[in-house]
Amino acid sequence: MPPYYLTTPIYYVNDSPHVGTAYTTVNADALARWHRLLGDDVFFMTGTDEHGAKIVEAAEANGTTPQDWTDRTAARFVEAWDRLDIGYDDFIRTTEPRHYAVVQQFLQQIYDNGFIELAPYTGLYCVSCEDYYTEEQLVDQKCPVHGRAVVEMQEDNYFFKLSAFEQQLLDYYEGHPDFVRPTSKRNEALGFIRGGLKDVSITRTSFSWGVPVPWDSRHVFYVWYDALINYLTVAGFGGDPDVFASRWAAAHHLIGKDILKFHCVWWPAMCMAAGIDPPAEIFVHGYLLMGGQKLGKTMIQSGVVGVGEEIRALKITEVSPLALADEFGVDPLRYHLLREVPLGGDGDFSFEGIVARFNSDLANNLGNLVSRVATVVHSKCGGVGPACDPASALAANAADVLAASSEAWGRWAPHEALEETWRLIGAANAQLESAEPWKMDPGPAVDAVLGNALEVLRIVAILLAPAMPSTAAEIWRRIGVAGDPVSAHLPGDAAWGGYGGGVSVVKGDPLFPRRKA
Ligand code: ME8
Repeated sequence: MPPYYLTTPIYYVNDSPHVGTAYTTVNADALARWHRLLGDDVFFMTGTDEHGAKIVEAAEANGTTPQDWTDRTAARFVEAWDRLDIGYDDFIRTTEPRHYAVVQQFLQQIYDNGFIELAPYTGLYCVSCEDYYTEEQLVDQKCPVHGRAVVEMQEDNYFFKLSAFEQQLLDYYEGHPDFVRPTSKRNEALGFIRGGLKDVSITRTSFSWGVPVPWDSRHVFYVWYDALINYLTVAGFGGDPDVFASRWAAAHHLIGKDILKFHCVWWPAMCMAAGIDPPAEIFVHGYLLMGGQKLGKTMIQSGVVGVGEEIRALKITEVSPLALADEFGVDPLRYHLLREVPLGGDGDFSFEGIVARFNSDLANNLGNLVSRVATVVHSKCGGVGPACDPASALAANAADVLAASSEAWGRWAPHEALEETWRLIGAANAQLESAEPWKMDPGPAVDAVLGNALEVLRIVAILLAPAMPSTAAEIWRRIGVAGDPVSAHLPGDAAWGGYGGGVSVVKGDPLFPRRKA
């Protein structure tokens, strides 16, 4: 079982989960589930980033302490991810003692290796970004990302000697062509490195909400310098060396493009400075947009907005993913997040878009196939599913789709993997339409047509399981297959011929009742 260690960014707890953070988390969860189907030894983590000025600010604005605020908000992330069926193996909070220990050990190692030094620093700081800007980078004197005023900060800080790693980073990129994907994002990172690297201020004395610097207790680490290290904490850095080595060598980070510089430039340099290998791979996805603007929590108005007409009127930027899950169902929301916007590019997210895809892909194609097959099995076969035909023409379609979706998942393209799966659903619907078993007399010909459609559903449920785990389990239940497709093994279990028949098929309510546009 090859190890596969997959991470999401750890999210700031200055606000609640939103559709943007759900996008990354659902995509990572689906990928983790796919690797579990392949039999990999998957370890999938997410968590919350709880230090820094931004959190102190949010706590103050809410009339409470940073600790109380982070406890409350981290719980909202746990609740949201549980509701969205995110099957993480570990949820890290950066305020946990296990993380403090690793941050201190790791940065002490970099300090001892001579890559951290004390120097005065003055700069223009955006609290929302937790980052400094130069005069030239500002837009109308304001932060280019958040449009908020920057403040001049003056501190005696410890600096990480990032500039010492320019050549080493370029060499590393050269030797590891797949280190950062897709290529457009790799080129962006390379451009950044080639543009010249400045040393980075990594400690603060202006507030104390952070991990204390072990060699100088007046300072706490700058939030990004503690946050990135979470990936090591969860991998077991400082613990059993064998466990850490095997997990870390298989580390894959999924991130949004807003944090490319931190992950693709700072992070590998920090690893090099501490004397460990950079992670195996960083996949950088784009933004979900609303009307051309990045969708995010800074656009969310106070409180969680209701459902239905309110969602439509207020637009999705103001809506929590939980309200969308209430409105459409968890699996349809997951499906949309995986299917609509290809990972790597930017794309629009809208209420109308969800409704359109729900009706076309889920109600008309998948839902229709499930209910049609069950209805005809009841009218022609007494409710007992017949076995499939091992020589069916659909067997080749199923094998093609399995190969193509495996290939697509392998290159972080869930939208294509699902598109392929829908090709198989389409082929089964087309076969039913041309054979019209509902017009045939009961007998071997009807049995073969229905048995083949049931076998397609059995295989489709496995291929769907990473994206829509509850729907996949429900399909197996309805067609009388024992067990849960989530624990199937690929490729064997998806090979044509598994549906042996002789089992009761359940005629249930429509899985996805059509929605008004
Ligand atoms: O940056 N479209 O946390 P964060 C797509 N704590 N993805 C989006 C998105 C959008 N509109 N909005 C947010 C932080 N995301 C740091 C990370 S990691 C060591 C520390 C996703 O709460 C995307 O993955 O601001 C992005 O990178 C992340 O949320 C930022 O989350």
